[in-house]
Amino acid sequence: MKRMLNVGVAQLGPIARNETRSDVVARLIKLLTQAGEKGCNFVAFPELALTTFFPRWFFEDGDAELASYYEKEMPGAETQPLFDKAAELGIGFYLGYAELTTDEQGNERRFNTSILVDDKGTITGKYRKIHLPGHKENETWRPFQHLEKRYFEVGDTGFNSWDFMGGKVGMALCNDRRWPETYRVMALQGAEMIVLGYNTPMHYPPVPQHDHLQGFHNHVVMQASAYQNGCWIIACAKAGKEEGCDLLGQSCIIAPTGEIVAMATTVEDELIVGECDFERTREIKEHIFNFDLHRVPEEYKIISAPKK
Ligand code: CDV
Repeated sequence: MKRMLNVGVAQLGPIARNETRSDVVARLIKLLTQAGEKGCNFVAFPELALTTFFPRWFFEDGDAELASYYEKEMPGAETQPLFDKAAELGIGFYLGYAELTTDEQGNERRFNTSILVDDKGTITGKYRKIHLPGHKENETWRPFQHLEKRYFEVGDTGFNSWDFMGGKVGMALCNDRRWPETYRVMALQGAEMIVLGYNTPMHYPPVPQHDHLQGFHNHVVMQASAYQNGCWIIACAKAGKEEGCDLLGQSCIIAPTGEIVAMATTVEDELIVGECDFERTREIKEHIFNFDLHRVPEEYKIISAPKK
């Protein structure tokens, strides 16, 4: 039997600050339905796909609007219809959202999270973002904030690779995609596909001279990483002008050769599709990047040494 996923990448255009969860979920379901019509059995949605990208604003701790952006359960009342529709269509999915949970000591914990849901509607894997970009305090010189370090903790799940719908699938979130270790740790666990969502502003306030390189940097890191790890990379953006902030689109499907096989052409809600054959990872994994034959980990120790 062929081991493959017919993948839909459901890029989202902007989500307004006052858009309700139910309205956003209706948009996700519309894209999911289109994916079903195109024969997809897996759909990727973006990072923080259920709300506007709220880390662009400073909120004091305890602010009611800030609290409204987190999911306390998954699925919850507003997200259950997405799970129901996906299971009805037999489509698995990846979804990014802000997670609020309470630990065993009763402390509230906040994470930037993604899940893999299989074609029966069961949550198979959960990932909590590790590489949190931005800053913790209100930096008023910026045209907009990037307060992920304030609103989320560094994820505690590690990078994993799950047996999922016939292949080995890993997850990452946005800034993780710029770090080579992200992919390699999953590939060492056998990952054949890595799914990630992102919200990437076109303007990077600390280094504005790189604004024209946002699209290039997006692709260069993912194409190189697909090739160096022999993995499919499924990358889904939140795109377009969201509350005055331009977000990069370019959602794409990248083959294990590093080639982009499908890419979004708008910065709106848009579905792109691709047939991802897990066996194609072998072209790379058994040859040029055969880890057993050619890796020399004794020489890489400094990479995993603790920071000074
Ligand atoms: N959401 C993100 O992680 N965004 C970062 C920006 C801030 C650089 C990114 O890597 O795209």
